[in-house]
Amino acid sequence: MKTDLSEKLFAKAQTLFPGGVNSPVRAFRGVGGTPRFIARGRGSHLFDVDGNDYVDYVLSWGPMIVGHAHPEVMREVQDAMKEGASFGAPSPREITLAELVRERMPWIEKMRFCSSGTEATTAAIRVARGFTGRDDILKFEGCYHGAGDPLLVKAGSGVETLGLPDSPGVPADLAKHTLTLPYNDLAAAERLFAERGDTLAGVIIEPVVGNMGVLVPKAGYLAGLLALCRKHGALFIVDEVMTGFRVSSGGACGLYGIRPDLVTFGKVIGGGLPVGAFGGRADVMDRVAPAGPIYQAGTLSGNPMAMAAGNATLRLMTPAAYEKLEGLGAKLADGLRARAAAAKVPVQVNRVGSMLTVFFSEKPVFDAASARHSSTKRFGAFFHRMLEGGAYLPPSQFEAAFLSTAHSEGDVEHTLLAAEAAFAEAAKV
Ligand code: HOZ
Repeated sequence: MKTDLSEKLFAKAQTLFPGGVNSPVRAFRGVGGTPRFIARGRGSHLFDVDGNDYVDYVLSWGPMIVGHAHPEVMREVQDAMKEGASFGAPSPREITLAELVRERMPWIEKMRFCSSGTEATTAAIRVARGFTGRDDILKFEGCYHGAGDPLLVKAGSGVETLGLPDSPGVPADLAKHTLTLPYNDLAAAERLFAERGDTLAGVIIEPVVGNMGVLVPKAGYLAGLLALCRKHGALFIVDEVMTGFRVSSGGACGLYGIRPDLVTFGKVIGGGLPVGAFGGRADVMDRVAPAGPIYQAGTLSGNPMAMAAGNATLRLMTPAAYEKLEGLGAKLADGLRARAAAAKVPVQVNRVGSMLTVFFSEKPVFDAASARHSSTKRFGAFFHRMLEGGAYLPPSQFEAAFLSTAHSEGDVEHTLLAAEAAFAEAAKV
């Protein structure tokens, strides 16, 4: 596989950006080798600068749920762009997108658009603290909620991939207010709430974890946490940056029947343009400025082009689209399990809808500790052979792979063919 141009660009990039990238995981440090510089994306495929063609399972880490350069998304963004890129004033597309959100998730009574998932989670924490008058928050090991200070404690994604300690630069006085527990352990949460539930402003969780690889919530776990929050007056914040409008039209809350206090969004809601949002109970959101005193603001919030991409993407996500994603996800997961078994490589394929991870482990993976038990060496060998075979997976054991409605049965079959050789390669490690 030719990679000369990517290598040349990566050498140049290292003189310009820390580690040669503008976000850590894409540097390939979790798997070694040179990151591919992408020239363009079309539908389910990515084409790199050396002309290699891949079936894309990163999809910009989730947002491209209808595939790359979808004609309707492109048209709507171009229409918006012709009218002006940004006004710093209210514009009608904000209303259309907010109505689409509320139609699918009635528990989002009021919302605020911002420009990234990190902005959304940072604001949600501030709102929970401002609303309750309490300082402590609870998060779960391996859950990643963006790169905001209070949430960079025992985080997944790049923090886990690079094996970093909790980030330098986050003041200890701030980090001490972030309590952590293992994911999927309701008894541990019950104990913590019994001790100090009345000091908690909120609990924030990835309902289906994507940032430690995919971890699936045990039956009753999310509802149990919600009940604890209700009992102790803490807000339950569901971080749907990855799962929102992906695992179902109502996101993970819709799928598991949870009615939280606050929800955070990013990725799919912006259709590939930089968008985030947070929203939920009207009495909580009415504490946000200028309705209330809790401050949050952004020059590009509700940006017309981003709203256009979000509107077009959500409109394309019909019930038939979710059915297609479920079918493709099941075919891919079953196919991967069968190929791994044939190569005698023990794996756990965790999947919810169109999000999945192949963990190189013989034991069930359901929290950060069990995810860490996986062989990252085997994952690296598998990843590189998949890349050579034309399947672009996330370059880390601790990330989720995604499918789009642009993926075809043929794409999945091509990927499973590559997986036969890739599992054989992993077996050698
Ligand atoms: N943190 C995102 C993945 N969970 C994005 C990583 C990247 O773009 O490098």
